[in-house]
Amino acid sequence: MDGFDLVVRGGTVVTGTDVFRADVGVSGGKIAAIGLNLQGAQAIDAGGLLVLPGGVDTHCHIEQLQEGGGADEESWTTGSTSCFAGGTTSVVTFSTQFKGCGILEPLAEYRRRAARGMVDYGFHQIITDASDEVIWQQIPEVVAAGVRSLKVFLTYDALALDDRGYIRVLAAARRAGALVTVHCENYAAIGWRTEALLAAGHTAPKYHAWSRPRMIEREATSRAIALAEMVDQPIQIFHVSCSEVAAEIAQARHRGLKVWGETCPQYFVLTAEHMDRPGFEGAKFMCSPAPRHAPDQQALWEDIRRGTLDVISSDHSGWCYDGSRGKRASGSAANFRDIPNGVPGLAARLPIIFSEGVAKGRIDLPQFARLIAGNPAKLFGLQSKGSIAPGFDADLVLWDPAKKTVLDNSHMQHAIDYTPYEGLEVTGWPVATIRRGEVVMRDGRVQAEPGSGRYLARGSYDMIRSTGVLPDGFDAAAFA
Ligand code: DUC
Ligand code: ZN
Ligand code: ZN
Repeated sequence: MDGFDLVVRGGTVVTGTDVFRADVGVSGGKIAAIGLNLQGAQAIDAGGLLVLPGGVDTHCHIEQLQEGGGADEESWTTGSTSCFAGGTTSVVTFSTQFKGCGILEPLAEYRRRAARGMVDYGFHQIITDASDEVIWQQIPEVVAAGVRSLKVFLTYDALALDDRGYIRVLAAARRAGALVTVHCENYAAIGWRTEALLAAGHTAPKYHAWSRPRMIEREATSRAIALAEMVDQPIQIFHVSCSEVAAEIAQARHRGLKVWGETCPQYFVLTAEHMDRPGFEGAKFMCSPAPRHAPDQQALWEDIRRGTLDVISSDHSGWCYDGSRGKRASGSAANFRDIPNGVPGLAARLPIIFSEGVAKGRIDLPQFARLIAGNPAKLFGLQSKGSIAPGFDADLVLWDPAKKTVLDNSHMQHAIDYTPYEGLEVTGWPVATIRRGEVVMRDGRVQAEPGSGRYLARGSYDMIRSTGVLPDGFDAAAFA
C-alpha cells in the first residue's frame, strides 16, 4: 500500500494491549494503516525506538485565572511546548468558577486563551459555588459546549464546596451526563491542624504535610464515594497519594460503583522529606495531597498493577519559585499556609513513569500506554485520542527506551523557573512527538504554529452513564 502522507517506519509499536514491529501510515492527520513496508510522501525512521501513543494529560493547570486578576505563569504556548517536549499531545485542563460568579464567561475566556496554544485541549469545569443558576442553567450549557467533566474541591478556602454543594453538583452532572472529578481532603481537619501548627510556631514548608495527613484524604475520599453512590453518579478521585486512599476506590469498584482513581508522578518520586530541605527549598515540593513516604510509593505501584489507579496525570501547576506570584512571593519566611500549592510536571510525566514503571520492571509497556494515554482518553471521552489504531488521530511519540537523562529545568521547556525533579536520573526519553501527523518535537526542539491546537469537544459516551442503582429506587436527582 502507498500514498500515505507520512510513514513512521520500522519502530516497535506499543498499544494498550500489544507490542509489535510495524510501520504506521498517516493520512489527513489520522492513523490510516498499521503494517509492513508502507510507503508515503514522507518517512520518519523509528528503527530502534518505541512508537507510543501521544500522552494524554487529563489533569493539568494551564493559564489558570487567579481571583485577584491575571493568570498563573504557564501560558498556552509555553505549556504546549512543554507538553510536546515530554511526549504529551492532548490535555484536559480547567475552567475555574470564582465564588459568587457564573461559569459561562470564564469558560469563554479560557477558550479564547487556549486557542493560542499548540496542544489539543479540553476543559473540566470547576464548580466552587453551586448556586441555582449554575446548577440548573449553566452546567447543562457548558456540557453542551463539550465540557463533559466537572471538578469539585472538598478543601481550600476559595474553592471548597460543602457536602450539600457537592451533592448538588453530582446531581447536576447526572442530569447532564457528565463525569465528576474530586479533590478529596477534609477541609475542616486541615483548617484545625493548620491553626494548631501555626500556634505552635511550626511554619516551615515541611509542616504543609503535617497539616494534611493521610487519614484526612481517606476520609474525604470515602465521603465523596458514598455521596456519589447515593446520587448514582460516576466520579474520578484525583491525585491519590497513598494506598489507604486507593483502598477506598478498590472497595467501591468491588461493589460495582463507577469510581476511578488517578495518581501523579510526584507521588512516586517525591516524599515528605523533600519538603524538609534546608531554608525555603522545601516549598518547591509542596503540593496537595502532600507527598508521603518511600513505603507508600511501593504500595502505590501495587495499586497501579491491580488497576485500582488507572490514570497517571501531571497535576501540573504553574507556580514559579521566585517572582511576584511564585512560591516565595510572601518571602522566604512565609508560613506554609501562604505558599501556593502545586508542582510543575507536564514534560516530566512520561519520562518519570516510564523510568520508574517500565525500566524498573514494575509495569509492562501496554500498561504504560494505558496509564498515560489510553485510559485517560477513554475515561474522559476523547474518542479520537490515546490509541494507535486506524481512525485515531496520529498522535505518536518516538521513544528511546534506553536513553539515560539527568533531569534539569532546561528539559522541561516550561515557563516555570524550577523543576522538583532536578537531578533525578530517568531511563527512557522522547525523541520525537507527532501531533495529528505533524512532527512538533524532534530531539528536544519544539516547532509548532501557535493557535494550531484543537478544541476537543466531548460528547456523551457510555462509560460514564449512571448504573441505575439508587437507594430505595428513588431518583432524587430528578427533583433537586
Ligand atoms: N493541588 C491541587 O489540588 N491543585 C493544584 C495543585 C495542587 O497541589
Ligand atoms: Zn486537586
Ligand atoms: Zn490540580
